Amino acid sequence: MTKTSISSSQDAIDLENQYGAHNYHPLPVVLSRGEGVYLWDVEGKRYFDFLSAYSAVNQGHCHPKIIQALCEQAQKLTLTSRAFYNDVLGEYERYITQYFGYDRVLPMNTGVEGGETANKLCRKWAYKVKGVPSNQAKILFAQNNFWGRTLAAVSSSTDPVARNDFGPYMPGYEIIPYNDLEALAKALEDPNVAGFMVEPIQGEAGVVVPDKGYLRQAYEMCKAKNVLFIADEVQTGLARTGKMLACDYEGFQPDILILGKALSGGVFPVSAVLARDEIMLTIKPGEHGSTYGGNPLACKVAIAALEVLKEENLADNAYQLGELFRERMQALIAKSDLITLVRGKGLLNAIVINDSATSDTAWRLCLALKDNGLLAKPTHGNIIRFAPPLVMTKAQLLECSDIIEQTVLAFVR
Ligand code: IF1
Repeated sequence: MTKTSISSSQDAIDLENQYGAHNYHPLPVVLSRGEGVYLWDVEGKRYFDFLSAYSAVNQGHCHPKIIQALCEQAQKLTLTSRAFYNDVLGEYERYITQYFGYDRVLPMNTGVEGGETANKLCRKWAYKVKGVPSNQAKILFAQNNFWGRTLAAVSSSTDPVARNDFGPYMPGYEIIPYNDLEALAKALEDPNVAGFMVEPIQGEAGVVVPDKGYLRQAYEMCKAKNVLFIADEVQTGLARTGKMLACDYEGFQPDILILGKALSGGVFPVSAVLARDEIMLTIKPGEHGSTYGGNPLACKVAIAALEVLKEENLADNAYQLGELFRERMQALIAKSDLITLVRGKGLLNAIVINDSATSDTAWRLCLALKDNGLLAKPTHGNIIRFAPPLVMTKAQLLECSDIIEQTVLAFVR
């Protein structure tokens, strides 16, 4: 008789080891409940969540307003497919396009589907509007980018772990250094370049923040060459960096905007691609889509998730608490040789551990943080990302800073 419920953390871990693909190496904690900034494990221990499911839970776990929208719509109509209209999609399309100031939205599900959609729109626009010869369109990506796990995404990746042994790769992608306007200018000399797809802050690369002005100048250079600036704000968007969009810091509107993750507040996979008519209408009926894209349940959840961001001023909160957090981490750096720097914007931050990227120091520090009631996970090797839900209060942020400080100062290499 198989057990119908997990009675211990170890049970859950054993089951996953035996029956699941081994495509992740999770921290050894088994979560069973989430509320706001907190998570509880199977044994009832409470943790501060400092990962927010990679910035999908900006609004906090199980936000009541978003859950209510989910439950109400779930009792009515969850999926029609796009073979028919439904009474929610149009309302959502109007809401989100006016929210971000675009003509149109193409609704998808995961972040990487948003990236794929942006790539297809860019190529279609290249052939139908810019006049690039058929199958010659190129899209520029930055070194150390991350936009998901599809074959197109790994074709543009420079990370061997994400890319190796998944070839042959998608052609038409060119890699340039991040935060390097000279390299971008050179690449833009090629008339077949149709787009530059870039994260305003590189998340997976370790919360790499480009120089002030880089994004804006890159946008202007693309505009001058009739090349689309495609902002991948799947991780940086939706108030995470202290502004509604990370591009807002530089005061320009990307030609194509990709959103995901917190677009549903961690409740349901929802992504979206926004663009002006000239770009969006290059895709005709039947040329792109997905079974669940724009389903009524996702639309209601996304409307609620977007409303929460504004109603609770989460961008301002992220901005203020981010300043405070980096101050505390900077003070900790002065007291400990374990951390060499802190970087980030709003509540998307990371610390760099004073050890090689191949050491397990960052991993062991995350284990110690877990024991002290705070959950975080290293990104590349010696970098730990700290990204709590944006609903965190100042008192909670200070308490978490204390936990990090105490753990670091007590840490034995
Ligand atoms: C994993 C990373 C973060 C993203 C950006 C698109 C996507 C992501 C900027 C695709 C997804 C997730 C994927 C998840 C872990 C996580 C991650 F470590 F992988 F790189 F956040 F940094 N653009 N990032 O960050 O969105 O299809 O996943 O909905 O694959 O392990 P998705």
